[in-house]
Amino acid sequence: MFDLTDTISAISTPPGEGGIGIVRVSGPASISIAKKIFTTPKGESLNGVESHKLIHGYIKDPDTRKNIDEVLLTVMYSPKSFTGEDVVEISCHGGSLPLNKILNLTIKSGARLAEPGEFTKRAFLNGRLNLLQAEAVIDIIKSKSDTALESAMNQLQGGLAGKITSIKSILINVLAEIEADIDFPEEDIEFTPLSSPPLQGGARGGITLQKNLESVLTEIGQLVDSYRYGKIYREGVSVVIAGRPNVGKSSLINALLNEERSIVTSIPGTTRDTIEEGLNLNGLTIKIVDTAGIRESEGLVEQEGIKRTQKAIEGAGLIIFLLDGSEGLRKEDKDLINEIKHKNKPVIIAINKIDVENKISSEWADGEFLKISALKNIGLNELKNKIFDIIYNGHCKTPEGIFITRERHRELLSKSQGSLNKAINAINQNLSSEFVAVDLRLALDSLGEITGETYSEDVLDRIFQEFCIGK
Ligand SMILES: Nc1nc2c(ncn2[C@@H]2O[C@H](COP(=O)(O)OP(=O)(O)OP(=O)(O)O)[C@@H](O)[C@H]2O)c(=O)[nH]1
Ligand SMILES: [Mg+2]
Repeated sequence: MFDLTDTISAISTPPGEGGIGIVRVSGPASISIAKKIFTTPKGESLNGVESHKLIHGYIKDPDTRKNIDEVLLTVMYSPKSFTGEDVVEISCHGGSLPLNKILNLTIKSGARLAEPGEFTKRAFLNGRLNLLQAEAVIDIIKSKSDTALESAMNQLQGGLAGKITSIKSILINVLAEIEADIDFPEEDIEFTPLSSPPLQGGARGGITLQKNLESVLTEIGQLVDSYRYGKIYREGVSVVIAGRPNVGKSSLINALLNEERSIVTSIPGTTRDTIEEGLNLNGLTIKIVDTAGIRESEGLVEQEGIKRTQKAIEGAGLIIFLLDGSEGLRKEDKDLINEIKHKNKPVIIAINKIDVENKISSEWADGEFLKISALKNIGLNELKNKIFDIIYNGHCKTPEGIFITRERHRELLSKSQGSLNKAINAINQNLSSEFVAVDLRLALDSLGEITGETYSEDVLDRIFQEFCIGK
């Protein structure tokens, strides 16, 4: 379904001027194309040239015989290249004219323009990368924070794929036992309902099979849960300060940033738009967001501001809910916090203005909260540490520290969870082994789709359309 017989070419460096620009060519005709457009000062041939070695020379237009640019060219032979195909990389001067002229020459000589992500897609189709690694490549390119980069690197190095493979190998063993039972029913496997006591010797494997399935189910469940944090890692964490007007949200963002970024006044309803700033917390980059205070409002501008607050809360990885200790707890505070708790996101409740007074009793809020003063800089280190702890030591990684980062992974894991639950039910209901086997195969298929052992064209299109041209 994919044509890997043609040769693709693209500019792999970003547009604009730079010291170096790279044109990359991949496919069976790469080297013959290079031969047509490249010469060394002494006119040596590219025949039998060493792989992965820089060769100095010129790109020339075969029609006009004019040199276009002075370049370094590298040949990387199949299969030891990024795509697994013969690849030629031409490092030229990084201006759009030399780059485009060289690109056009490769195309005139037999290549076609690569689609976005097509090099990486070929790497996947040629078995150089699994699908998780291909996704990690795009995540590395797009990463905006240390944590995003770290998590993408971990995925590229096979952290998640290894975990999926180990889960799969347990399932494959279980399936093999069950299929043996289908093929040789006289060696009956006894499935025992989960609640019954362990078998005393005799019957082979029934309990172990169930135990294995149960433990796999737990591990998959942990991976599914890890998405909450994985998403935050990949996309960067947005920490949103919310609360009713005048509680000190803007004062808090200013104190955290150590600058007068957001306007502070004693008039409720001062902040009208969300304000976002990057904040470095012990090496962890977060996006901290000040919002318009939420209240019933007649004012159009304020209503629009409150809409934006709601949107920021939707996108938040963590919410700091701020109260005004000097005023005490109001009904609006309670309504707001109830609303926010429904979002099912981590929330830190902080009581501000404790330099004046704290009228909010500690029995309230069924949980701990911090006492701070944005104005007098009290308790802000504790607040920062708390933010860091929640995000960095995210409660939702697997015990090995692995987590999933994409909705695609979560969907497929949930699907395999569903199939496994069916398999366990079939065992509990003493249904025939065939039923169990069908569900196990479905669970394995879903897991296989995560790493790309099985895939559809749609899924690949969706993944690779996120890429830039030249990667
Ligand atoms: N005493 C005291 N006053 C504070 C503290 N934090 C903020 N304030 C004051 O509370 C008032 C409101 O502060 P803002 O930071 O503008 O409050 P806000 O929550 O952003 O308000 P809106 O933008 O209207 O939603 C200002 O007069 C601040 O100086 C604090 O810790 N202690
Ligand atoms: Mg404000």
